Amino acid sequence: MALLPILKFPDPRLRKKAALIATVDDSIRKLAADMAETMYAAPGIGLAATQVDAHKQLVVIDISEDRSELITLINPRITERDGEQVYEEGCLSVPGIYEKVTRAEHVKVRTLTLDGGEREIEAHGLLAVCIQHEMDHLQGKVFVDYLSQLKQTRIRTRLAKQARETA
Ligand code: QAP
Ligand code: CO
Repeated sequence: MALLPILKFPDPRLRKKAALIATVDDSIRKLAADMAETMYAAPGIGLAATQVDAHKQLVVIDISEDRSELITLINPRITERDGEQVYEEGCLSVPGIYEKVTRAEHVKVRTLTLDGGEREIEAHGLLAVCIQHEMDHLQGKVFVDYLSQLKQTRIRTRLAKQARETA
């Protein structure tokens, strides 16, 4: 297992669209394990392959308190969405920034599993938010994109300052 470096907003590589995974093989299982390790170490509740500069349709999520309920999404597709909720989101690629975003309250997601099978996941609340947030990354979208231009500019300024201070 290995910890992977996480791209930071506004890195242009966060804008790449992830490719479909043709076969769930050992290289995908290894990437998923490394992504899970990276997410747990951060610590975070979700990480998309895009964020570790691997442009494949792969996501890991664990919103459980005791970090025991790892969910892996491969080529995920939302088949149903209903309702609306506002949640204060963060992102490992946008450290220290938290802002309210409106998303569907309930989603159904069709996904491949690590053993190459198929399953459907039904999610409400935080899990539904997390799935939508991570699936956005696979399309090159970051939660900051939903905010006003003024907020986006302030976030860029704050992150540039953080980057200078850590350099
Ligand atoms: C996405 O985000 C998410 O700023 C996952 O300094 C967030 O794991 C979905 C994190 C909220 C739904 C609701 C962020 C860690 C982790 C930071 C994360 C930070 C350290 C974010
Ligand atoms: Co994110």
